Amino acid sequence: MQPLVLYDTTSKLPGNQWSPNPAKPRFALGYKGLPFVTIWVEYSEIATVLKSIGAKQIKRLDGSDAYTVPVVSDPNTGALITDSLEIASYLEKTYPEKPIFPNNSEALIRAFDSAYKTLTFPAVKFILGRTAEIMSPDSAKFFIGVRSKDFNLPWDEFTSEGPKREAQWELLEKAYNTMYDWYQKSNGKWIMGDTFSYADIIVACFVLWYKRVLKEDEWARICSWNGGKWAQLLTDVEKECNLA
Ligand SMILES: N[C@@H](CCC(=O)N[C@@H](CS)C(=O)NCC(=O)O)C(=O)O
Repeated sequence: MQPLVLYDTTSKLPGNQWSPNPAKPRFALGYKGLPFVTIWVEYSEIATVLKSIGAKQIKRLDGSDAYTVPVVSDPNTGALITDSLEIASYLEKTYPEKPIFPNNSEALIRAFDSAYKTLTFPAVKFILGRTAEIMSPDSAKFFIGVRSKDFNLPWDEFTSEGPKREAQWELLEKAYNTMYDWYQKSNGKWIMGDTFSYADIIVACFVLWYKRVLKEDEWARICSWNGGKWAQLLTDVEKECNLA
């Protein structure tokens, strides 16, 4: 079998990885034990690189077209897939062993993905602010432009310290308290009890993002929530996906 190719975006951090959406196929590929190589692309170069390989565009919130990572190219089938959820769906159909949508759960996990985004999206502005700090200058400039446009807000809304940042923290903690309640309803460490699924990958990949871009004391704050649930979940998912 030839290795699949994952297009991910890089950073100044050792090991490059930071971005939650490309992390999801990385974890899914690792869980299924499929061989893959990663092509690390500067954020400012995503459109150029993905256009050159003929990747599909997605719609931004304002309706404009954008090239985004992750993209997965599978030389075994000739498939070229854009969007983390579509990649998960493709991997499951093409390589059904070690299911990430067990017990016919794809429809429900798609709903979970949407609920997760709605819950956390309003609370991550300061994390996007920190993300620009781990990028090369050209990528940071591009990132600041597109994220300000997405939220329709000036960049200082993402970087301001003090009460505005504290309000974001409180919103994020509240979101994770809600998610903790969801996990508490499951009899096991995964959201589907003892059955691991792509839903746990979704949660872990966002926690990974926080761990990679936040300052040490900020990451420690997240680690203190819900009895350490989120750092532990990330460790468990990394292990399950052979990425520890
Ligand atoms: N729904 C998409 C979102 C992907 C996405 O927003 N990717 C970001 C990196 S995490 C990106 O490539 N952005 C490029 C841009 O906004 O121009 C997915 O999950 O694949």
